[in-house]
Order: sequence, then C-alpha cells, then structure tokens
Amino acid sequence: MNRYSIKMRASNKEEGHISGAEKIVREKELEQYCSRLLRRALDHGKGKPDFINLKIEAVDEAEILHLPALAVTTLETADAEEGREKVLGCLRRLGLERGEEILSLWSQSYAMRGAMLLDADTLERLEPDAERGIRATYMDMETEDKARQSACTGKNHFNEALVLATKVVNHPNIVAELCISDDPDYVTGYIAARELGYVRITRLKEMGSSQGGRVFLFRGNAQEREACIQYLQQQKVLVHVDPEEKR
Ligand code: PML
Ligand code: MG
Repeated sequence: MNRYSIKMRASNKEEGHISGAEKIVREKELEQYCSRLLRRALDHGKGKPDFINLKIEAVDEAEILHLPALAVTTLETADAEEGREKVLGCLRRLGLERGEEILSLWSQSYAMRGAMLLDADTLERLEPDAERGIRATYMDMETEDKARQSACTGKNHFNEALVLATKVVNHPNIVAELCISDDPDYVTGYIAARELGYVRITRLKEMGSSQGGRVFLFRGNAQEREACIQYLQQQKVLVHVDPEEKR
C-alpha cells in the first residue's frame, strides 16, 4: 500500500514565508489532509497568502522508517538565562565541553530557513549552503490520539518538534539537536539526543523575540556527513506516539 507525502507552504509579498507543514498519509486520508493544510495556510495569523504550494508525492510503504517518539522530560526555567544554563548542563552530560561556543554559534542559525549542521568537536559549520541550512523533512506522527491527529489545522509546536527531533537524533552521526522557536510568543525550546531523549526547556528566550533556530550537532567523517544530510532531507519517517502517553 502506498502513502502520500503532502507538503504545504504559503507566502505573500509583504511577509515572505507565512506557513509551512507536512504530512505522510494514507490514500483514503489524502483529500481530508490536503484541505486541513489549505485551511492552515489560509488562516495563519501572519496574513493572507498570495501563493500556496501543495506538493503531493507517492511514498512506497517499504521506504518508511518507523521510530518510537523520544521520551519527553520538561525542565521548568524562570528566564532565558536559566534555560541556557540547562542547555549547557545537558551538553556537558553528552561530553560536549564547548557549550558556551555552541550557544553563541546557535545565533547564526536565526536567519536561516533550515538548521545549522555543526561539527560537535571542531565547531566547523558543515552545511553545503550556509544561507539555507539543512531542512529535515519527510516525516509525520503516527498515533491513535484523535486530538493530536486533528491538530494539523493549526501549528502544534510541540508535536511537530517531537517528530522532527525524533527523526534527527536517530541518525547515528547526530549527537544532539538544539532548538528555539522563531515565533515571538513561543518561548519553550529543547535539546534532544538519543541519550537524553527530548528535553523541553520551558523558557529558553524572552517573550516577543523572533530570534530562533536549530542546530544539529554532528560527529563523523565526510562520507558520513553526506549520508546524514541525505537521511535528514530524504528519508521518510513515521514517528509513533503512544496515545496513553502523558504530554
Ligand atoms: C518551532 O517553532 O517550530 C519550534 C518549536 C519548538 C517546540 C518546543 C516544545 O514545545 O517542546
Ligand atoms: Mg516558526
């Protein structure tokens, strides 16, 4: 049985990019999810799009990698500074001692559409296109939880980030991922790693700031880097979330 990947992106002349989302669905769900994604593009708070692209591609079931979602823990923080301290602590637990430098390089990802790929040890930037970065794509959540399924008419930061982080850190050459949202009213960020799971940090930036971005920390040789980029951009992944699991 085939599935279909649906990708939506919307923009207008004033704002540029307004909204983007993706799904991997069964044929019988295709129309329903296309219309949900269209609604999401049309109702976005940033404004009305004058361009909407819906891209639909068949995906062979056999190509899909199925992964259990990372375990989630939450660290409550009072402000961005405490949040960054927590990130530094997690980096140290992973044996990464150059945390301060990693945090300062993180800000270079704020202007990028995709993520920065950073050598975890030398801190060399590894993206082939430094302006665009690496866009992890072709992934979705598989769950019986109806609330989570219908969430796709609007952005659910946590669900979408958990799917992305699960895909990204399951690559053997990715040591960790760091993320802060670029949405000015969304201050929760995270660090994810196979060893740590998905560690939510409730306040990782100040309210009102649109400075956000992602860093993928990589360890490996040039050949492994190519394979890793290919995985992040092309491998189809379904992330399984147990409906009983507490959020
Ligand atoms: C984004 O804006 O896409 C990043 C979302 C980060 C979500 C963090 C969380 O709520 O766990
Ligand atoms: Mg955003």
